[in-house]
Amino acid sequence: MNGIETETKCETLLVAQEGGVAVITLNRPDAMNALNAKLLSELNTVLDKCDADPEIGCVVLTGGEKAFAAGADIKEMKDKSFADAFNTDFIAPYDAIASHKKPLIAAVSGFALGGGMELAMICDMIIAADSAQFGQPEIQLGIMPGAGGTQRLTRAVGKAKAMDLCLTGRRIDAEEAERSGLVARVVPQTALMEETMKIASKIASFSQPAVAMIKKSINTSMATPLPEGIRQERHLFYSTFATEDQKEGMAAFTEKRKPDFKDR
Ligand code: DAK
Repeated sequence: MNGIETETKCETLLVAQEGGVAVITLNRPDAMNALNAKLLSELNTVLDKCDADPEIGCVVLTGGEKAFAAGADIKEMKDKSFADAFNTDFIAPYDAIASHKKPLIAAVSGFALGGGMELAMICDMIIAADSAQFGQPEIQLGIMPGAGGTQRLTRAVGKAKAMDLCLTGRRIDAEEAERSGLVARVVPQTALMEETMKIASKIASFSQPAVAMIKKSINTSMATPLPEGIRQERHLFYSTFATEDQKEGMAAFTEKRKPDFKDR
């Protein structure tokens, strides 16, 4: 067993490591992986450990075959008052997930609904099995998306489709999700983890500072006007010339060999 596996025991998650990739599996199969407070807390703890572990270059977040996650845990939140929701700021764990440094890939099979879809959208990229179904069904419960659903979804698919999904609560399949720009790739159900692991391993093999800068720069584009995003990108780009990995990557190219990145 590798480091992240041996040191991590969770009630609601399974944690494994393959080479430089950590694999976190949501593990509440009896509740369609509904996201309760315990799960969100454990997820943040494991992501903190991944960020701190130099051996981990990429993290994969997945669920079960039937459900990635069917949303926030309705049974846990149904009796909450406005004061409970407001005073405890119960959206904070989702913000914390989004603040992590290592690239995070969602491998989605089955249902990704409500908070489950929002969790997938917090990830840096979604790889969907052809069985995946995405939806923001909160309207059917008399509420609205609360963990970025109206914001990240609109940025990913545009206003028309976001309105359609959030106002009707209808689900879209993997093919429509890819066509709409929500997911990066669709793969056969049986190949989901194999294909996702190939992508994650490739990312983990590159220079970690360069990977982190690209993640930061693309996420900046979601939060800033274009001139500010370009300014930040340029600053980060110049910074890559301060790394040994830039020298190694370019030397390897000219010497026609594979680069040996040291992550510094
Ligand atoms: N919460 C709790 N339990 C759930 C659940 C959920 N979201 N989804 C499914 N389950 C449970 C079911 O109650 C059932 O439990 P038992 O009855 O066996 O005890 C078990 O999982 C199996 O589910 P089903 O029997 O319903 O299975 P089916 O195959 O028939 O249907 C389904 C699968 C996914 C279509 C169906 O379970 C379903 O419609 N689930 C609810 C989907 C949904 O409405 N999701 C949105 C939830 S609202 C916030 C952040 C985020 C959010 C809110 C606030 N802040 C931090 C402020 C997000 C809100 C939401 O996500």
